[in-house]
Amino acid sequence: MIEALLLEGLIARAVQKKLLDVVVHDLRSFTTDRHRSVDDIPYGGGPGMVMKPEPFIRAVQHLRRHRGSPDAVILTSPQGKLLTHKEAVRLSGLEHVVLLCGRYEGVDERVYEEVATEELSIGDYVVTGGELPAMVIVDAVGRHLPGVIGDAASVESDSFVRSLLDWPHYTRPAKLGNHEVPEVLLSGNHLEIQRWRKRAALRRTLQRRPELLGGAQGMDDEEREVLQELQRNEEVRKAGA
Ligand code: 4FV
Repeated sequence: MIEALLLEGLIARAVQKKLLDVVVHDLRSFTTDRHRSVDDIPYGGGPGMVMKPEPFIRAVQHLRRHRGSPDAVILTSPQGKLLTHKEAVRLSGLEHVVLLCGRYEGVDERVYEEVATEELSIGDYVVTGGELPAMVIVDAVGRHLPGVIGDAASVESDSFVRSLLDWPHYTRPAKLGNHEVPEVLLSGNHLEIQRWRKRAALRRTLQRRPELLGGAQGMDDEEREVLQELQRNEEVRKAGA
């Protein structure tokens, strides 16, 4: 699964350009029984199987011996801290990160106690395995590495950089059915365009993710005024609704 996800796209190209290195290890290589078991029945009963601790612990010890002590050993699980833009930027500052991927009902708790330095979740829902969460982390972190995204400005103007949602994007054609691209974007007036984009990002964030506004850093006076005006309109709209 992981190697398939590394065949296409910017992260795959970054690996080819040696901007980052992704090595996948098979947990079965760290088993000792002839069935190469990585899972077993849950103590206390209940449905499904649990991932055994020893293969994970041996794998991390192996990595420590062969690739040096990692800066972080992250267990991907729904019990983890939520992956956010801030977390992705923090992880992109580390040299060597190990991601542990579970399957089945989950991973024996002693993996977390023995070798994991943190637990990360990609969201409050359950997926069938830790591989996709691991690749979400590789992608979200990888794009912050120098040279991975062609135009760094694109990363700087990302959603969530300032804890705001992104402004609407448009490209040709200028008119599609009765949907026209906002006039200001065709004006070439960059100051007006920037003002329109800030306003659109604030309105969207206020309407869709108001909880993000609490964390909005570095709002300039104009943005604060626009936000107060939008909040007033929003209250009027709600009052009228
Ligand atoms: C998950 C998440 C997640 C739990 C049981 C894999 C599954 C299965 N990981 N963010 N959400 N993991 O649902 O990170 O083993």
